[in-house]
Amino acid sequence: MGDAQCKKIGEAIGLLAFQGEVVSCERYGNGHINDTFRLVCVDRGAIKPYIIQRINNEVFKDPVSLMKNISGVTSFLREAIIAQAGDPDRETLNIVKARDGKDYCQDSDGNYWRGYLFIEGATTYDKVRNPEDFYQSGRAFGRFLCRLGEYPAGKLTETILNFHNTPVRLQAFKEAVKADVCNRAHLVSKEINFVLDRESEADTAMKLLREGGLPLRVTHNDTKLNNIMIDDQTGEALCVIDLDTIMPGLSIFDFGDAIRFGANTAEEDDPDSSKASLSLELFEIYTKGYMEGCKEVLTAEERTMLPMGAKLMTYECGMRFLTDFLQGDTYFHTSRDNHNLDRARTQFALVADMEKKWVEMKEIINKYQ
Ligand code: ADP
Ligand code: GN1
Ligand code: MG
Repeated sequence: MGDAQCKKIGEAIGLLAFQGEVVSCERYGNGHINDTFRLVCVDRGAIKPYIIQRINNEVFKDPVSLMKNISGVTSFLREAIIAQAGDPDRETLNIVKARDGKDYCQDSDGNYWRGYLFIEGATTYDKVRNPEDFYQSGRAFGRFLCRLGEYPAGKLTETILNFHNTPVRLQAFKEAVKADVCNRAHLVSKEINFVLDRESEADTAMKLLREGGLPLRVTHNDTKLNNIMIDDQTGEALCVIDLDTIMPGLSIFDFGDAIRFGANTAEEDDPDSSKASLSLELFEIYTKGYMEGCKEVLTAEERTMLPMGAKLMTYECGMRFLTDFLQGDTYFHTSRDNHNLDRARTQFALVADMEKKWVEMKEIINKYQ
């Protein structure tokens, strides 16, 4: 996915209200979903960097409602940041509107594009450089949950239905195995069995939600480390980005997905899945940061269920990668053969390691209760 749909980027640049003359435009970042570019303009001698993104409308079926979500949430966050004497141009995403006043534009092929101010002097990481960064990201995602506690959830459209509904994901996985459209299922029987062996746990979070054990909140739902910008100068987490999946959800989804990505000793797509394991040190430091960010709003049940959030998000993500592998790699961006399979294997190795370290994970959470 990507290049063919991005032919009209020149048209999109003209439709969005970027200031100055374009001097460069290059692909940027390591996101798996949208097509992201860094655009640099010069306006009366001043350099103006921007992000321009093609919204993946195979994944996000209703980009107009998605942009309404982002516009509502970022305006709300801007007010909160100003009230706390922060810098609203760097501490939240800022949409560059289209020249017709909309929050997005559409090229003549029907692709949706959006612009953001480029956040300078800050970096996203694909791997934890040092525990301090991970602690900072935990605090920032915790604060994010806290801040959005006041946001009216009714204003949000669900941009992807059942996004973290693990039993629904499991059902889709089983259908992909059955259909086996690429004739790949025989290559991955071990991985398929890994998923099926854990079927009985898939409904744990959704059941608690149905029964009132866990409250529905406004959550980010995609809290991996490269969706947070770390300030190059201060080392603090500056800005939570990638707001496409802000929806009503569970706090344990946000905690769990961050652990899945950041506390893994292997990279998400390491071809050698034996390198994957849970770093208890990183698990603890993220827990410390997250609790500092939002402990006062979390219920006792939410805090207790945090390890289960980590396990479920890792299991679910592995299952999603494997589903995509079985369906011919149509959802996540891939850049090599078996890319999704490698990703699925690292997730399952991490789940297996969490199972071994379950008691220690619970003990760490208890320390911060
Ligand atoms: P995807 O949904 O594909 O993951 P993201 O919105 O996360 O797309 O963007 C991909 C990458 O682009 C991010 O990981 C980050 O490195 C970079 N990025 C996105 N928005 C900005 C921004 N406003 N300023 C600087 N970098 C950004
Ligand atoms: C995708 O967009 P990105 O790269 O931040 C995906 C997440 C997965 C993640 C796995 C909308 O996140 O759900 O956990 O890849 N986003 C969407 O790395 O499906
Ligand atoms: Mg991203």
